[in-house]
Amino acid sequence: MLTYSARIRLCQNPIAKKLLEIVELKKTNLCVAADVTTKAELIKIADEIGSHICLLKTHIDIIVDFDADLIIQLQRLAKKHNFLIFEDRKFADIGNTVAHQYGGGIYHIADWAHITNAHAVPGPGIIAGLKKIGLPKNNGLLLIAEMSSEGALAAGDYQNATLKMAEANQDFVIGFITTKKLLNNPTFINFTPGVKLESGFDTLGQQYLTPEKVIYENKSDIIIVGRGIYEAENPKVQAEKYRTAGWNAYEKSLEIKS
Ligand code: 5BU
Repeated sequence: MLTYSARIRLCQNPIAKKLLEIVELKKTNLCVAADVTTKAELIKIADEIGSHICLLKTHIDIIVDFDADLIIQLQRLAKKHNFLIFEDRKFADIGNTVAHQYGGGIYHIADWAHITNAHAVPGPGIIAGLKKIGLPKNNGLLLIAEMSSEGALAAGDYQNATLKMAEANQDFVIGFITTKKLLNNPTFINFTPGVKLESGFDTLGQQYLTPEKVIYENKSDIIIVGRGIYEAENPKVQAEKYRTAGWNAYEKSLEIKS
């Protein structure tokens, strides 16, 4: 298996390179899903756990008091702690519409989110629409090849077609949302949500796997953890636990664990 750092030079997209550099430098494959609903909470959690993550995942449209200053604060924290920002927007419309949703509206996602994601259901036009806006800004896109929730429909032929769409757009598509490594191509980075220290379920269909299962067994690259961290009594301590679990699983998979 290649190390994160060996994959840096293989990647075409600058944000894929940057992410892998941060992973290697900070020794963390942890992305925190900061699904809090106020500006103050989001800034607080990002500052608390910032030193432990390579990537902060946002749902900017759940913030009740969103304003432009929130983006300035997030960018300041991203610089302070050296992490990237991933807006989990899950675009799913025709190219022309997603170009507006990504570049415009209230949120101007393309201006601050280094990474965003999209469903493949509309076909390749969705990538073309997002790429038109995001590539000049050196952003990257993840395709949702698989979802963590029970009964998700992204499987079989749909999933295979999704992988092909990514392969045809390797300048902009940097990887996948998936529970496991799906392609033998080290330039694609695999991101896995639905992670907790103990496997299980929530009451609304979410399914949890452990960091060890995701990174060591399933050969994914980045664990995405939400409630397991931000609902903990001490999110910073908890983030450190997930970071250690994720990194140990990676080292074990390299068989260089010291
Ligand atoms: P949790 O609190 O760790 O369950 O949060 C998981 C996060 O990942 C949450 O923000 C979801 O929107 C996101 N997610 C997911 O859980 N499963 C998926 O397949 C995708 C995103 Br795509």
